[in-house]
Amino acid sequence: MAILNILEFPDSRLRTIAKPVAQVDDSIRQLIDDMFETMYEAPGIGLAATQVNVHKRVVVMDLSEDRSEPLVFINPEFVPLTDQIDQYQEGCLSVPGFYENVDRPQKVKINALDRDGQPFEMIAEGLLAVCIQHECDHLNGKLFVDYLSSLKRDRIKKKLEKLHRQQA
Ligand code: QAP
Ligand code: CO
Repeated sequence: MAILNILEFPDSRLRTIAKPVAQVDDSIRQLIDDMFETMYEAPGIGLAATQVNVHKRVVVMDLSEDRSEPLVFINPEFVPLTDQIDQYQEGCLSVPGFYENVDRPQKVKINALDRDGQPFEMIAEGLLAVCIQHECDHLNGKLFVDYLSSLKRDRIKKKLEKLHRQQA
């Protein structure tokens, strides 16, 4: 297992479109294990491979209080099941320290492969629906800050750039 480096906004590598996983093999399962270790250590509730600079369509999540319910989504796809839009205050390990409201469909159907390569379907509402949509966005090079006004996004960008300069 290994803790992986998490890319931070405005790193252009976060804009890469991830490729579908053709074969769920041991190297993918190794990536999944490393992503869980990285997410739990952060700590976070969701992580897309894009965020650790691996451009494959892999997402890990754990929404449980005691970090005991790992969820794996390989090649995830979702469709909204309702016109209802809910607002949720989102954050992101790639945008540390910033939380803003984002509108998304309240209920979605997810299709994905599990860590054995078996297809499954899941109906998601609430935080699970928010999180899977947020993570699928990462695989398409999109971040929650893209839904904000350019003023807000630029403010976040400048603050993180300053922080990165100080860290360098
Ligand atoms: C995505 O985000 C998400 O700013 C997962 O300083 C978030 O795990 C989906 C985190 C909210 C739905 C709602 C963020 C950790 C973790 C930070 C995360 C931070 C430390 C974010
Ligand atoms: Co994120």
